Amino acid sequence: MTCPRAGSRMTALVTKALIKLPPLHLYSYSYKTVSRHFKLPKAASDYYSFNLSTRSYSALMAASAIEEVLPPYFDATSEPPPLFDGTTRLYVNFQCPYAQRAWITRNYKGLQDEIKLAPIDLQNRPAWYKEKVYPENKVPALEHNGKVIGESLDLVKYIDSNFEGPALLPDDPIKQQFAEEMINYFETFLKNVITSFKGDPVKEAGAAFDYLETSLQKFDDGPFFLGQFSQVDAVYVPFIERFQIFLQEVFNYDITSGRPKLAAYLEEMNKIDAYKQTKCDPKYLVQFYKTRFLASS
Ligand SMILES: N[C@@H](CCC(=O)N[C@@H](CS)C(=O)NCC(=O)O)C(=O)O
Repeated sequence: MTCPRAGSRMTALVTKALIKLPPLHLYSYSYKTVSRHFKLPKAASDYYSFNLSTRSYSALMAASAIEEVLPPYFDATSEPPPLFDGTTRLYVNFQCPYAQRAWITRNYKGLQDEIKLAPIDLQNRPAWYKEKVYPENKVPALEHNGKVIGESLDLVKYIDSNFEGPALLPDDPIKQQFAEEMINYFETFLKNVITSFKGDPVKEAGAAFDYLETSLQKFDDGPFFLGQFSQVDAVYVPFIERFQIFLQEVFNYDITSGRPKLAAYLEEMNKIDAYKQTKCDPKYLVQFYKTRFLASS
């Protein structure tokens, strides 16, 4: 059953989101390798269905909650924003899982007004980004108080400690220690899953997802790694999200099958607006991962 009032409100919000979307030329996929495989639509009708299926994905997700219309990408033709003018800017790319960590943290703490998103087109990067903002020339980076900080793990912690909003680390020292263990383990988790793509992920990635399943059993005061939503979730979920989509689509492997805690985790996570608004475009992701991890070189 549908609720007409909610439906028309949703229509209005979605319309608002679509109207405010940047012109197509300002919005491009972030990686060269993938853009070669995507044909951009030419006809207006194609343009709108393209909007709905891919480009406006995040805007549509955002439209279902508190509205945040995503700003257009900065590319090689864009003037820089007024740098170091006191505005706090989070440089991101909407398809980057590392940037997503900081983006989720910012959203969860309710910092949408305090920290402005500044999306960088990684395929066609503005020169000023490397020269004036972040010499590493990667995303994410945060411009705050006259300095620029990079590295997603540092940023999750920095945003959590230096801004208002709910704390993403509990006071409980046992939980804090477990958070550190999990964050330290992340690179091993990533390597194990990605290595399995070249072989048989159904057999080889199982242990990595079992690790998540076991970790999720540690605290029973909530569905997340530390019970309540925390830094650990912001660090892991962008990657779990991508692995779930890719393994299901390409290997027909359901990472939640036989892992009830992981299934419940993802179900609960998908109820969190701060996260939902940051989710990647699954079509983009599958194509990108296929090109990156499966193409024979
Ligand atoms: N270790 C970095 C990795 C960030 C990263 O690799 N970002 C990618 C996008 S997902 C990037 O900016 N790539 C551009 C490049 O490597 O030139 C972090 O955790 O922030």
